[in-house]
Amino acid sequence: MGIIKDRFVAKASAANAEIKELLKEHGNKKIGEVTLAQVYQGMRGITGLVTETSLLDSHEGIRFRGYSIPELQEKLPKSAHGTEPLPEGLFYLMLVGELPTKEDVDHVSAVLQRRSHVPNHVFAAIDALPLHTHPMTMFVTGVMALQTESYFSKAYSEGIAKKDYWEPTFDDALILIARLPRIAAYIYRRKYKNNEHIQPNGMLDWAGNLAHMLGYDDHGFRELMRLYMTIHADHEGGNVSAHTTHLVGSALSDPYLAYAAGMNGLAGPLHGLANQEVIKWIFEMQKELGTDEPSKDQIAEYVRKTLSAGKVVPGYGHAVLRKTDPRFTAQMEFGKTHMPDDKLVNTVWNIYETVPPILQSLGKIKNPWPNVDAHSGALLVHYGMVEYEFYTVLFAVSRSLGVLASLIWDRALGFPLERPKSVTTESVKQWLEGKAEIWGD
Ligand code: CMX
Repeated sequence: MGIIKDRFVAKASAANAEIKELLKEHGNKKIGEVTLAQVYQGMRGITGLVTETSLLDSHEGIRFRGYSIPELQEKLPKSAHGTEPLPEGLFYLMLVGELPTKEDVDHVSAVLQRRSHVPNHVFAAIDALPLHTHPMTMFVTGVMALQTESYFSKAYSEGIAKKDYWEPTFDDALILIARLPRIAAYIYRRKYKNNEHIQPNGMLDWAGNLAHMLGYDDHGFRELMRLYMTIHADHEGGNVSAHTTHLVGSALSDPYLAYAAGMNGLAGPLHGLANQEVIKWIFEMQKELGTDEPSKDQIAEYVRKTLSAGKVVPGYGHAVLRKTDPRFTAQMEFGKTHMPDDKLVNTVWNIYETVPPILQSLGKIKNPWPNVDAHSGALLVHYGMVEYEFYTVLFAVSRSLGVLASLIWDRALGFPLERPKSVTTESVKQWLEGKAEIWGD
């Protein structure tokens, strides 16, 4: 791990000094105002976190250390015969803050390969769950079982100094990232493929090996995994999975505990689970209409039916974005290159043309455009992965890259325990009546 660690330390100590200066000079500057509505409505738009790895613009979409997804697709190193970026390169970029060379990426791949061995008790913990258990529950159980390996937790119990917290966090994060593909593939093969497992291939990159262990050795599927693992990795700090990982990590819970907590949040249908909901919804639509090529009129009718039943249209809308998610567009481009005639993929594109005006006409939805989850499932189904309950596990493996890079930064920058103030409606009423001016802690 030497090279990445050394480069990270150099960047982190420079950032520490810069932030100290920044706060000395501007620490009392107001960064915004908070309305009562924001306090009641999910804290939308309140700036209250620092996440160094990526930044979300509501119209442009995500930028990782300043680079958009198309820029990453162009600039990040690829595998020998591939055209999609290697996610190890994105991890390096988020961690070190600079674009990696191919040599740097190969180094990260090798570091992850060497640390990818999963101890047997992790598989035993997963095996203890009944087969009907949701894959995300199995996944988080596997991560929690792996917590026995935490260097941070051991170092803390032995009295490590605060300035050194980042180092065992760094080690834990890399080891955890290295092992997640094996855990994910084990769950998939156990639940859906007769418990027949596939050994890792030490010659493959992180995402290529995941594809291989899942049982998909098609070149297209490997490329899809590289793209998928890159675009799902991070979405700045306020989303549920990133924020939860950061929040739990702020209590100095080790990276296993913090990441598992974050992934429990990803497993919610308004967040990462939406990727399974989208395909489930399309399959139900196909069944009800009796066709796998529904017309735009039929789709519109089904969307209206979904809305009138008081349900959301999965894969559409976003808490921050106000345009089509560039992660959706990247997947659409992949579809146009690799499977332009696929019926399901074409249905996803027809839904894209149909849904936004209907949502817009409701007058209450801030963003009628598709998010990342609207497209991903159709690409997986194309290669034969129809088991949609598994999809959020793939999202979770990818998300480890962003939230764990951020957690390393949290420790290196010495970020404190997160503890915002909450109020009661009674106290709000008293404040409105002028009876209470300031809420104490
Ligand atoms: N279908 C129907 N109604 C929707 C909707 C959708 N896709 N998106 C938003 N709305 C509704 C909200 O439920 C809300 O209704 P009420 O006022 O009756 O409660 C209203 O429109 C306003 O919501 P908003 O401010 O536009 O959106 P929020 O920031 O509250 O919520 C999100 C954002 C993503 C939870 C919401 O758009 C949604 O539920 N989408 C469907 C689920 C989904 O795709 N989630 C994945 C997001 C990406 C990810 O994290 O992976």
